Amino acid sequence: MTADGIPCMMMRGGTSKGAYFLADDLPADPAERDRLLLRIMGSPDPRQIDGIGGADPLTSKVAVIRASARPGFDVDFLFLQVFVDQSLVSDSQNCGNILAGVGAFAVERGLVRPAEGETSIRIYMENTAQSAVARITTRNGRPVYAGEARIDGVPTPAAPVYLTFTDAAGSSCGALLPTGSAATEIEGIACTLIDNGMPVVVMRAADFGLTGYESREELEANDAVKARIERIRLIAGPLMNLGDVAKKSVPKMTLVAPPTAGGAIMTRSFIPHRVHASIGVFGALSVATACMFPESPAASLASLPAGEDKSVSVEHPTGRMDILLRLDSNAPDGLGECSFLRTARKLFDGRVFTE
Ligand code: NQM
Repeated sequence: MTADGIPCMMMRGGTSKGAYFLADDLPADPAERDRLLLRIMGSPDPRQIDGIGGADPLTSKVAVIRASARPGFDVDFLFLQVFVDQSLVSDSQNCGNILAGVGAFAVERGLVRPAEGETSIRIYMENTAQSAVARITTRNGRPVYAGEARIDGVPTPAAPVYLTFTDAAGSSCGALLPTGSAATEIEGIACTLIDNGMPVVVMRAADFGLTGYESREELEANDAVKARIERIRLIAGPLMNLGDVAKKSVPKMTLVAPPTAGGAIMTRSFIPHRVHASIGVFGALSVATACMFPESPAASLASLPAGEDKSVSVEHPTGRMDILLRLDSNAPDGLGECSFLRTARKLFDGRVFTE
């Protein structure tokens, strides 16, 4: 099967990059599929030299997509994180950046019939059993990639991809606040354990003796802080209903500090062992949500706009991510729908070889 290669499209989705496959082009057995994906990406190897992975967690990602048999959905999307230097493929998290390429891929592969001008694709996210709607530009039966939308962390403008979520809370932990509170102390550090689309532990950078404005490289070189954060993560995992997280890419660990560029909060995110060059989509949503709980260690540092419709700007090492968050007093968790602007681009389409 693999001697002739496997159909594969490489896409940039938001600030990540990944290999997009039709589910039918991969083995149905998850163990066999994961072995193949490790080979395709070139893992385990810190340089991924014998594969198409980019030697960084943000460029070692896979999307598996099929036409949906579920009422109300166009496609099913499974996200897989292929670890760079471990023989590990994990479905324990979702990825809002790779999600940004799913609509265009679905149109490219004929899973969705595009409208003239704009097409909405209803996506079932298999990792978290939740839904998203992606709105993309389509013309003459094809996705349009060129455009003027800019997102921080990507140097070139592109066509906008609007992502909307209505049910992100408790995606993997079963509840927005899995410990029942926005303030949990672990190893003497005040934490908010939260899941609004991504399990995240939010902590004050200052509590680690940091400013929160350090570079990715500085933080990655700080072995003492990394070890302390990992100890907290391993304790937080079971408290968040995630079980033993030693081999999982969740929860993400985000250090927060006061904003410096007019945004709501500054972040540095460990995902979990490398530092994110910016911040994940759902990761940012969880952090923004944490800021709204007065008892969260993030609240006193955050600067939030008033009103029910909040445009929350989460600052990160390469700029900011803007989230539109609607509060809904009728919802049990007080949260309504939220949306993001992302962009995506087809990089190549062809066959990937494993022999
Ligand atoms: O939080 C990286 C990314 C992500 C995940 C990570 C993401 C999200 O930037 O929705 O997008 O946190 O591992 O692609």
